[in-house]
Amino acid sequence: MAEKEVVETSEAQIAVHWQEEGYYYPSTEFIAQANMTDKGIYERFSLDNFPNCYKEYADLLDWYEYWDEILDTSDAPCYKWFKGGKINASYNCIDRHLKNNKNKTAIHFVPEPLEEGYQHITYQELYVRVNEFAALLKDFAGLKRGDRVTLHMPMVPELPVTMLACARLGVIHSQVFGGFSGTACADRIVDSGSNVLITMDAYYRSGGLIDHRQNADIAVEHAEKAGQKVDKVLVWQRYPGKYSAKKPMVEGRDFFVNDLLKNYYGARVEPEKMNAEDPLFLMYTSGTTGKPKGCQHGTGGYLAYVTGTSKYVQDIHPEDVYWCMADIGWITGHSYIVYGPLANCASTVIYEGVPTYPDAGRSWRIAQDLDVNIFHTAPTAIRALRKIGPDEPAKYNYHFKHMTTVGEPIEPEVWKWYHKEVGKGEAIIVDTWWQTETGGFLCSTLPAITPMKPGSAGPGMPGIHPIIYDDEGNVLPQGAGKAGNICIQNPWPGMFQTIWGDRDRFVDTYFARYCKDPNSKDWRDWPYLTGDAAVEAEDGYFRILGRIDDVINVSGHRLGTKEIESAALVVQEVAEAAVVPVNHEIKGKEPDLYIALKPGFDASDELAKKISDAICEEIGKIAKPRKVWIVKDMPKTRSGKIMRRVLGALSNKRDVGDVMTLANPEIVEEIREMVQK
Ligand code: 6R9
Repeated sequence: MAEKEVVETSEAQIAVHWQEEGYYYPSTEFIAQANMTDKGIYERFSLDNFPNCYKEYADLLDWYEYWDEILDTSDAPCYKWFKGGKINASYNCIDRHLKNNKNKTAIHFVPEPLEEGYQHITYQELYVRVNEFAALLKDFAGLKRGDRVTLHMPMVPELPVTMLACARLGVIHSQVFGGFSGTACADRIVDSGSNVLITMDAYYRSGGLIDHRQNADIAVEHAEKAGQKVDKVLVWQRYPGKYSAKKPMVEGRDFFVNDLLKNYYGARVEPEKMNAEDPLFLMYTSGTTGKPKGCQHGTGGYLAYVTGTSKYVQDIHPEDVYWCMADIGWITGHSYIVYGPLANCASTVIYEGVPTYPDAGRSWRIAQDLDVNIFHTAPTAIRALRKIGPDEPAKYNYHFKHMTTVGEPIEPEVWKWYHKEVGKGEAIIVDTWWQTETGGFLCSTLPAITPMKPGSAGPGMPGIHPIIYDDEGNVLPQGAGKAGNICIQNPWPGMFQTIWGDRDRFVDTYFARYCKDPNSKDWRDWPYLTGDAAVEAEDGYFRILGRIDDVINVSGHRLGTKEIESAALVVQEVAEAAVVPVNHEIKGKEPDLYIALKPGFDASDELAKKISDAICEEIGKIAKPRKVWIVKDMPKTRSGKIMRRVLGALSNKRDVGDVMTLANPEIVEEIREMVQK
């Protein structure tokens, strides 16, 4: 394999440059118990058998009415999967398990304060809570099929209860990551047209009880300024009756869920018989403009895909205890904490707080206490735990059979630590590459069938057929050793249906680049552009190198550079803002922010802080820049484009290359002195 790969796409940020590694194989014990051991699955899901192969996934679900057309492409690239089918996601995640498993734990909740102890919620208890809350949403909040509702909730069992209650009614939920600010929440309320906001008064993080309700006031105020009326704010209580948020509730608008629920004890709500293609939820994600995109996921296709991949890639059996450390506010949490595992009748763990507080042994203590045997996390958490507690896993008596990594490329060195120390050399690892848009995994090994290779996600999933194009649209063949734009040749049931309310943006962003015929109704003419750069090795394994567009992946959280830049521009003194990713040992990437001021203003530490604070307020603390560099001028092309590539090289102490063609080459040295001194 060639050593040097050059991503010749725009300002591609090559995240990693590592050598090909050897294979690791699963143990015979693992293979003996695995859900999927049939090597024929790749053949069954080959392009020749597409799309009928996906019947196998649909048949993992219970349908009110079976579908009659597997894939309707008449509105390509907006596809309808399992057309004619009627289904309910809440029913599939709860009701259908009651007959044989009602006393089985559905959710293990790990609160941050130790003295509160673990909570274990059975499938029967989940059924009761979801029904009661669904009755409240229907009767008190007046929500009905097709309405959108925004959730701004932390990691507590009330979050999946809320999601599943919405799904029961056919209400489209849009959960905003709890750590996002009130203003970020407002943008999503406006875009989705939600009249109801569901939140919580407080939650724990790193030893402190965070007052969360105040974000609702900010969210509603901003949303209403933008013309979106919010009639009701439903506030779950972290400590019913014991804790009250600092700001008073707004009369007639804000209601404590725990008080209202008393009127619905014992209530039952029939699940709505949804069309397979009705939307289940929206998940907003960062794009290349300041405006986040509402990825719309359908009911039947999405649920079939996450159920199938949870079964075959996560190897979830009903008797497993499965812990995915992600936040439910991200797609990983939706697909692989809530919908996929519950549809498979697993016991899924939800934990509050962070893995490193009160100490670096917390995760392994939880694993030991709950007898977790399937573990799922991101490279950023692995790097942090490796750094601050490399010897901790060995102190605890837990045994993982299976581990996942997701969200960023994982360095082979970190992979090997994960395998040896966390997995105690026993657990298999799947490196799952996918996106908010894709609903479920795109590339991964199948744990009992395809061997692992550190640093490579693996081949395309059965039924997912990746292809790498160069900028000119030529296909880079397997083993070419060159990086290009990784696309998927075919649709699949888990893929998003559109961007909420913006079909044109959906087509432009994800399909226009390599579309063979914009009028075509044939899926073969619409390769899906993932926005990542990748290399395909001779064995068909894909190494993902990072984003080719303007997205930065901070600790596995996806942030748009444009979003951060537009937040900075809110500050009156700021004329121009440019964000570039800087490599960080733990987080993967961090944003570095370059600022040019309007004439008449001077740089100062106070101003830099003001800009940084503005970003935290507009987006949230995760977007906080590593450093705000106030520069005299931005390096620019003659056409006036800011050269982010040059700034990125300076921030990462890389060679800036030839800058003589810039309009202002002298500024590069000036910035270098500032940044690299
Ligand atoms: C699931 C999720 C998507 C972007 C994606 C890619 C990066 C995700 C990865 C990975 C390398 C992996 N990414 N998984 N890169 N290896 N296993 O993370 O969704 O938040 O939408 O981010 O994350 O760049 O395009 P999302």
